[in-house]
Amino acid sequence: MTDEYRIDLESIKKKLNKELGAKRYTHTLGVMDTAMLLASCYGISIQKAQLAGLLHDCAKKMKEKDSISLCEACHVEITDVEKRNVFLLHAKAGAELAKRKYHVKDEEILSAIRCHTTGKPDMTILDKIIFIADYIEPNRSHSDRLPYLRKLAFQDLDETLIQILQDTLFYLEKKGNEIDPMTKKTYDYYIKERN
Ligand code: DGI
Ligand code: FE
Ligand code: FE
Repeated sequence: MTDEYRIDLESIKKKLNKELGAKRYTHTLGVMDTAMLLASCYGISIQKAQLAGLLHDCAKKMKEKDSISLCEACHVEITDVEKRNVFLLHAKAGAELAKRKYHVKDEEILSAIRCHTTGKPDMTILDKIIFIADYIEPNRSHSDRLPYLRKLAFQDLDETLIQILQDTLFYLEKKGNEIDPMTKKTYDYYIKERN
């Protein structure tokens, strides 16, 4: 983490505010704050959670063709589902942008950014915290179950992950949106872990 301490949070915030626009930037700060609270609750680095939360959506406003080119240039695999639903790529592209543009070297932070939309099996505590903070941060109002999930997040990370994935899969099915096999794989993995 020593390298990361040299990162100037204020200059990152300034860039993100400009690039993401007011609404997305406010969400970003909400994820950052929520991730810091969860990190202190679960005894992991608060600074890593702060930087991962701040940067998790850094590629959200990239043009589709630019996020594809960035992933290609960085030899990041683009799956068929991602080709059909390019917005999903903002997670992988975000990790590459965090590395190249924001000079983040810490692999744990990059991993949390990379898997923040679909999750993945065997996530680290930081991966889980960013995934969950993204869903429950105070500016979100997309689900009636948020008050329940916001409390659960500070009691049981894995159960919160399962509940969020369940809600997401239900929502995607209802909307008829294509489900990324990684979202289902993550859900199945944590259901199996629980039993
Ligand atoms: O970038 P954010 O909006 O803050 O949050 P996010 O990166 O978690 O993206 C949320 C969106 O991603 C939400 O509309 C649901 C969608 N999503 C998550 N998993 C899948 C998915 N969309 C599709 N098509 N397939 C998935 O498996
Ligand atoms: Fe996102
Ligand atoms: Fe987000």
